[in-house]
Amino acid sequence: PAYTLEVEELPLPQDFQWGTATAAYQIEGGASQDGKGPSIWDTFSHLSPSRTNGENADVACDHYNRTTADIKLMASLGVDVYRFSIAWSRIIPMGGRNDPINEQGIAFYSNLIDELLAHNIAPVVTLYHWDAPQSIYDRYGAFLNTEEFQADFENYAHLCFSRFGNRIRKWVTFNEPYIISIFAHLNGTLAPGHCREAGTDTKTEPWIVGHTIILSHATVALMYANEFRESQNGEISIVLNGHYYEPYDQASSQDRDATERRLLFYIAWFGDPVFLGADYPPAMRAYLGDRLPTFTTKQRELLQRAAPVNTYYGMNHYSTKFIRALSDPPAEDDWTGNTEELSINSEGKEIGPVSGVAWLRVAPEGFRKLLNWIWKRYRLPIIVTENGCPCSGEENISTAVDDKFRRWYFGLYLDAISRAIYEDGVAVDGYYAWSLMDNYEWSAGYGPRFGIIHVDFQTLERTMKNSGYYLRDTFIERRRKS
Ligand code: PNW
Repeated sequence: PAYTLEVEELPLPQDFQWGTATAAYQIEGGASQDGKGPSIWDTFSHLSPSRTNGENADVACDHYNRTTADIKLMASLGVDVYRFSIAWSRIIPMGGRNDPINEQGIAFYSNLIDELLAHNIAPVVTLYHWDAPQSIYDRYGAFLNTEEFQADFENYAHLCFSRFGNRIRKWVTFNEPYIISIFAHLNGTLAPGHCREAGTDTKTEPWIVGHTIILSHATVALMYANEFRESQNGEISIVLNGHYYEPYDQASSQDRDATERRLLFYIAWFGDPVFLGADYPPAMRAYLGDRLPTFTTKQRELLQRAAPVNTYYGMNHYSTKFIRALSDPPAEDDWTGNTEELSINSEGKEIGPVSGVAWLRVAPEGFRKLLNWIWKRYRLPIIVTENGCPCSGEENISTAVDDKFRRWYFGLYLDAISRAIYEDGVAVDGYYAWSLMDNYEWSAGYGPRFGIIHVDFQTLERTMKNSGYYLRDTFIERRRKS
């Protein structure tokens, strides 16, 4: 591609925290090692016909058996932070509050945490990155049963705080509730792919899932604040993803309204109840009516008490899209606020150069605008908990390791953060590159490579990419400049 934009290597604050991020199912392997129970992803990745490109993560990067070497390699980059997730079914194989605990699973994460701390890397722990225990899905539909899930998730979180919390300063409850609700329970491209089964209702179920996540987050945040925060001195919040959006046709007021509405349907769906203790955005109620659940008085009280517990906004962000208003009435299972996402606008202009996957285009100005939008609405310091991209032509290791496109993407997105901080006054405290290493990209299998470390999935050999060295150097340089 034409590298039209130029990286300026703009400064970042001296105490800015950088790190890398992963998720358990994408890297660990050891799918049934040491007493781990099956998760919905173990099931989903073995369906036939395959919905995951014929691939599963039984072995993945085999990180479960290569932890020490992986941490060493990560430490060589000078990271401050490592964000990983716990596989719920590794430590409670059947998942439920009356089910047995697996001490071997706990030992794995406990050791991982100790090794990180020994290298001066602060662990940031995600409790849920998409791999619900299969058993709670079989028994009651997992997220589809709000009360059951809330109670089991609280029990699981309590176990994590008790066993690991003395060494953890930053917790994340859920990774990307939007994706869990829509991709896993409406489009069906992610586990459990519920909507594709008989007797499911795509008009209401994704919104029930979202409701469950919001209330489970609030319950656990409050529990942490009441029982653990004082002795463990940590923070807790949630990670929301979302694109930025620009109107397809600037001159169309319908497209401009649709653009703002799309942001509400994507981000404020969760952000308003979680961070403001508020109801769902009025625009969502207007479009969805009683397809959207309502919070009871007691639930509203829970949300209001839990909201101030969140001390940061965890932001996953990858790209920007154009939005066009669709003509009314919306489809009966519409989840978009009756809008359409496009990568080319009414004048034929692309939002940015395409990466190694079609949905991800380089648009750092959109990132800067979204940082501003979030800051204005929620007034919490933002941590970019995921950002990164795959490149094209990565099948071959020599071009994959010389990853100029990814370097360029990182450089531009870090410049956007610098501008947001110094020119716009947005509080951004950290940046975690997605991902530490190439891994199992969910339904896309091992195709797209997001890592700053290359993994050969035949030999499992690791090789540092140039973008990894770039991040090591640019954080030194940018923080020195400030
Ligand atoms: C994130 N979208 O998911 C996940 O947290 C990671 O596990 C995943 O590997 C990474 O992004 C790369 O895909 C997303 O459609 C899934 O914009 C979809 C979108 C964004 C993020």
